[in-house]
Amino acid sequence: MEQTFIMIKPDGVQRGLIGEIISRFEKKGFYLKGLKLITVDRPFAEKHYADLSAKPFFSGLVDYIISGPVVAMVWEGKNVVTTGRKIIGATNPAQSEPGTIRGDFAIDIGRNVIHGSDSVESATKEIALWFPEGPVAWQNSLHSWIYE
Ligand code: RTP
Repeated sequence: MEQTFIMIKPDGVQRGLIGEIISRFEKKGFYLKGLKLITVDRPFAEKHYADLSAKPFFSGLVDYIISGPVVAMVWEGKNVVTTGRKIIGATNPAQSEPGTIRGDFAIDIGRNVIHGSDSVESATKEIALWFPEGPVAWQNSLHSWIYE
């Protein structure tokens, strides 16, 4: 089944939003298949955001991501990449709808609380980068109550 990489950024951790964010993904019915609290160094953050290296905000973005621990997660479920992005909301919180994570908890694009893979291809790359040991293999016992 499809998997995505979700990261609670340092501002989300510092503001005590870990439980709230995990709860939203859990209550939707997605399965948590990887979870770690980790502080990454500059080369690692630059690798994660390599596609944005030419952007003017790149160095500020890297400074932000390495400024404290982040929560790295793998979530699994049908259409989890696209639905995960909807749960997160638009990149700029000024445009994120209320009811989304960024719409409810963020104001500034440079402090937007959470990251989610933007495609299945990015998810595969990001999961390999953050979880070289691989996700955890387990089967949720409620599976048939969530899927037809
Ligand atoms: P993310 O990767 O964090 O889920 O965000 P995204 O796909 O929605 O947005 P992307 O364009 O990939 O940008 C990655 C992160 O860079 C920061 N950003 N700052 N100052 C700016 O104009 C600006 N634009 C983007 C945001 O933290 C964004 O989430």
